[in-house]
Amino acid sequence: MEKNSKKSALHEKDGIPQPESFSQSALEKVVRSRKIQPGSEELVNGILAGDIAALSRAITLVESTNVTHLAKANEIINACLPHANKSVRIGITGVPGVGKSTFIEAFGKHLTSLGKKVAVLAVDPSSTISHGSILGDKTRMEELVKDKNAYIRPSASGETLGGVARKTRETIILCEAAGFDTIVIETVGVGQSETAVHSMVDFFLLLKISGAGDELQGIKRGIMEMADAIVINKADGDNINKAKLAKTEFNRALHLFPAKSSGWIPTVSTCSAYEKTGIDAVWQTISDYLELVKTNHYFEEKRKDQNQYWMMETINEQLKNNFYHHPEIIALLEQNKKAVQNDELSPFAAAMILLEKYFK
Ligand SMILES: Nc1nc2c(ncn2[C@@H]2O[C@H](COP(=O)(O)OP(=O)(O)OP(=O)(O)O)[C@@H](O)[C@H]2O)c(=O)[nH]1
Ligand SMILES: [Mg+2]
Repeated sequence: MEKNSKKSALHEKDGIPQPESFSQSALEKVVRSRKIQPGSEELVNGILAGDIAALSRAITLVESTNVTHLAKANEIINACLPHANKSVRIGITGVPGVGKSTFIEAFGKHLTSLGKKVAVLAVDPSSTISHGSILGDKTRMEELVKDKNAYIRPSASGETLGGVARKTRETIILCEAAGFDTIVIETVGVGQSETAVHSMVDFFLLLKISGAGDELQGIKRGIMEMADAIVINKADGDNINKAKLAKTEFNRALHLFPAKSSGWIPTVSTCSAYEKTGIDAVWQTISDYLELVKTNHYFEEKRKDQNQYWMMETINEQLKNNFYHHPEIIALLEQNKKAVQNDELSPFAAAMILLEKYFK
């Protein structure tokens, strides 16, 4: 090639040597630093200093399925734990289209205007492919995305709700250590995710819209029971009266539920995330709630209970995972399933055979 090109009619004489346009050693340094992942200590220091890049990297480790990443993530979480817990955790749920994203945008902006630092997370186990609705939502949260006092993280993906919930729980700790004092966790009010979110927040808000007089249809009793506040969104335009009517109905319905152990009486209000009305009242309600539960110590009690709950959940999750991924169990499980189907084994006996095999 070298020879040929010299023979080529296009060959030009070598001129004076050109100085290098960049330093080779500087380039090597950049390449090297890209390969070296920051260590846990570096990430922890970054997080505690409020460095968003370090926070995002640590969250990525928490979400990873790689065993070394998880070990590193655990180190980071343990180091962050003493700096966490100093926040308010708010869960927001509602059916698709109710206006959760629009509401969180308006609510988040209101909070940052009060000098708060807001982190928005999501529990959305259904969105393993789309990587969480929040990601697509970033357009709907345009203002909040640009706000330097807000951090929006798309939901972790995962096979199981338990897995996604664990990641979110740990992400809360990291965000708190990074100085975020208000954590908003969004979830779609279908399936089991709202129960998981309820057990990781201090305040649970149910977002609703008014319907044609049949407000109470289609609401799972469980969600109503969990709610500390019901907020009827889209109370604007010719919808205002319907929203007011819905408010009366929900208020009446809430009286039918047993009193909450927090001593809090759930509230019902209306808002328009669009026109940004009624948003400040929601924060006022949450502030009132916090004042009550901090005075009667329900706040700490609930957090302690939640920690216990998540410890047990993690054990259950790990045991199940380990059991169902055990190679011998996988084979025997199939075999016993067939045996049960063909009435050759009772379900109980089949289960006991599997468990004995596993624990031996
Ligand atoms: N009129 C009116 N429309 C609203 C209001 N809030 C949201 N919307 C509209 O309702 C639609 C759904 O809003 P989103 O914020 O995406 O709802 P979401 O609950 O996040 O929906 P999913 O992410 O699909 O679960 C959008 O077209 C919004 O513009 C409101 O206060 N008033
Ligand atoms: Mg949304």
